Amino acid sequence: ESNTTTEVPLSLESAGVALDAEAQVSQIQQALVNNLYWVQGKDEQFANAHDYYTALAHSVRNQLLQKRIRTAKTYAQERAKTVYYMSAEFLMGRQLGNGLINLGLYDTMRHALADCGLDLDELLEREAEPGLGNGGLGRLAACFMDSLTTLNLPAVGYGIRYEFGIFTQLIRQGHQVEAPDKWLSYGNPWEIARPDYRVEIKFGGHTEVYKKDGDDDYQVRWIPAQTVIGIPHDVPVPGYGTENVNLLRLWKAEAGEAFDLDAFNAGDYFGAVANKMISENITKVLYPNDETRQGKELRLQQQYFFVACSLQDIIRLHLRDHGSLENLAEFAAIQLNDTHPAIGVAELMRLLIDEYNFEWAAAWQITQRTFGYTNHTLMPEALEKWSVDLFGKLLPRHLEIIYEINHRFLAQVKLRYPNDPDRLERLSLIEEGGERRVRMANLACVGSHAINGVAALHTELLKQEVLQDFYELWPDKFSNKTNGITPRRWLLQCNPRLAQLISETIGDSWITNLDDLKQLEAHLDNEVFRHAWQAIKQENKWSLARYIHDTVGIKVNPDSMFDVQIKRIHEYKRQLMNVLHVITLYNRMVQNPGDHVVPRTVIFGGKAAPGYAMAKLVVKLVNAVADVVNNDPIVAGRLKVVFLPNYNVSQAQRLFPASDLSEQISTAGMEASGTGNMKFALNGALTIGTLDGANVEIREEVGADNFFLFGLTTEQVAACKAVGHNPWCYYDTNPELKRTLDVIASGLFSPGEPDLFLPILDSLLVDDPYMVMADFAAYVQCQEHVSRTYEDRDRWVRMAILNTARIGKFSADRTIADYAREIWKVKAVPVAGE
Ligand code: B1H
Repeated sequence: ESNTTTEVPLSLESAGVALDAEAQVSQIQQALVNNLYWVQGKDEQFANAHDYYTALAHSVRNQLLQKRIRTAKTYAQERAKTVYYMSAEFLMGRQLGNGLINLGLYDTMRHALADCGLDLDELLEREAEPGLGNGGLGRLAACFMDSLTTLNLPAVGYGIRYEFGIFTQLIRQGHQVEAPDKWLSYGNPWEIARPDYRVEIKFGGHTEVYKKDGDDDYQVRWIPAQTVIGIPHDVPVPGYGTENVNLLRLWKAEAGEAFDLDAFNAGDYFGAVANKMISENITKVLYPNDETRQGKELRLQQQYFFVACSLQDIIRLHLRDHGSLENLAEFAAIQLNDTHPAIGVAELMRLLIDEYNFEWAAAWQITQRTFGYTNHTLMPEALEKWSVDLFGKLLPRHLEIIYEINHRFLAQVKLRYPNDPDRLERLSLIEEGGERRVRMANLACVGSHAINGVAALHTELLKQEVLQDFYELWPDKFSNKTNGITPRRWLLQCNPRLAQLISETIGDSWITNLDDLKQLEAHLDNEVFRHAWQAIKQENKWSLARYIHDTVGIKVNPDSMFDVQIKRIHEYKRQLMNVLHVITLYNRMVQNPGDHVVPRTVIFGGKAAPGYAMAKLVVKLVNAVADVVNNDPIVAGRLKVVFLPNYNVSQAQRLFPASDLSEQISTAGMEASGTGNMKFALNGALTIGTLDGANVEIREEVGADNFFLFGLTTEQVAACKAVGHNPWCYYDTNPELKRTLDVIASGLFSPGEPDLFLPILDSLLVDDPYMVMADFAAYVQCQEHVSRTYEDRDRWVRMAILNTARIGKFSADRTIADYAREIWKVKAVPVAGE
């Protein structure tokens, strides 16, 4: 980092003098050339596009750092209460374009670069995507960071600096193949390592009782078997139109200084270095199992590592500004993004009691008042439970503390429910019977003062099912905080043409006050406006069509309906039902080639967890169906199927603006919220969806007439399962469904491998746990309604405009304002301009 002193910050108002446009441009160009020279060690003659990207990134970074320094000073001066958002995942997306937009430099930069013969878009494409998350949960954390800063709320995001993010998905012969994501191989201009804020983290070993000097009481201390060092890497997080810059602080594991001096001294240099690798393994790679728990030791190590690092950091900062931990909860609100950081409850107790000599009761009060817990899933397989054996081996002191929390908690429950051993058993932090396990959701509930779900339906189901016992115990702890998305990345940045039309029509206040989109409704009857709207969608579709051709070589019809399902591949999300619909459309065209059809391009994107065989088989099925359909002249121009490999945030930014139809078709009661559903609607796509997650609220907002609803409700799904759902009866009574499954069984999509898709057919016909068979007829019928509506293009455009106009509720700014007011009790601390 020593070279940073020679970099030229990109300040537009140096010396407080407002520069005219020409001077601005020349200053930008000067900064770029300087950074190229002093950071990259190149001049214009040898620089490639990546060098220019890096030089530009450093220019922007420097400006962010100036603001960051002033922000940190202001927060400290004001003794501001701070939000600490703890998350194992932050799916931030590329930073450069976002930084330019948030700094208000985007257009100026484009012109300044064009002046030197450089194309901003091309440079933006050079940035490696930081894929430090699986899907919705990680992306939500990123949207929250954007909104926290835009609202001037003091916040730090704490997470893990994975050396390898979510794997790169390749498609080989139609199958998903995983390759490592080497996102750091060209360096990362957005982070600054802070070795001076390093912390030491203990693992393993045992505990012992001892007497502290000058103290009569016994204390417990933890004698670890191993220690690891955590090095914070700071990424500045800008907000829109504000001087505030918050921090994302990601931890990297390194071997301790004296990682194995004994081995060194014994001459075992190799052994000592090998040991170093074990420490560094902790932050090597993101677990790619969205919504499926993997009881692997390394995962628990990751969780404890980043949470313990973060708590030490929070305590250091708090003591610096406030002198004592007594008032921690008044100045710190720690939010647990699912149970992944829930070990923080036990760690804070350990720190307060063992290291800062608090009494149990006082420590417990501080802990409960400090933590909040957000649940993100009802799926039983995602609820984290760690075997007591593993837990005790890795975190012996924490297991003792958890037993003590449990002991005191259950004593309290017993007073309330004297004769209810079953309830005690369900509430216990320890699952008994079989292998004993620590229930992390229970730990999070007991250790927090606030528990929330992420959509209205989800919160209701939490209260009635997964967390029912906790709800009965503490109804006041529960609240709903419906998810949201940042309108900056998900409209202003990804869909500049639509953003501009909207701003020309109603002004640009919507960027920070998304409810203002409502004003678009007044322009619904303006034909010029509707035509402009439609023309923009068309342009976006053309540009996606080019991208599709460039990436997978498929030529799609840009006048066809772009029907898009992009999300992690999971059975409950029912990509399979979508493919079955495609096969059904294909069958119809083959059987009745002369029939009129509404042309469609059905686009899929999403990664399957590498160990999730059924999800990977669905990927293969989509690709296999695409192979057949796309090469059959009978359907030419009328039906295309595209599987876009390696769906990520950057690709999402191309897809949402070009979509006509948003597929949100999960089995009712299974998707906690969804956030892609919001991004589609914001960009004027219409939804076909079930009453699941946030779909329910989206439909409420945009109006039932502007939403294609189908399928069983949560209650109907439950009732259907209770009486015993028989998928065969749908097969026997629905000839189109029968033909569709028969075509798969015939081997048409698996030449030479007739049994390839048998597991899929088995799952559908044997127990159909996700009710694909039960919902299929309603889905197909609803899709027919979609097609008919699409034919009336003017009606469709009106519906699209209404979707955008009425989606304001789903701004992450609203979500964060709700958390800030109702859970965190934090206030805005705006930083003054220079
Ligand atoms: C969501 C996860 C998740 N819920 C475990 N749960 C993971 C669970 O690596 N793991 O072990 C990773 C992720 N992700 C999603 O959260 C929900 O499915 C979405 O419905 C929701 O919109 C999103 C944000 O709340």
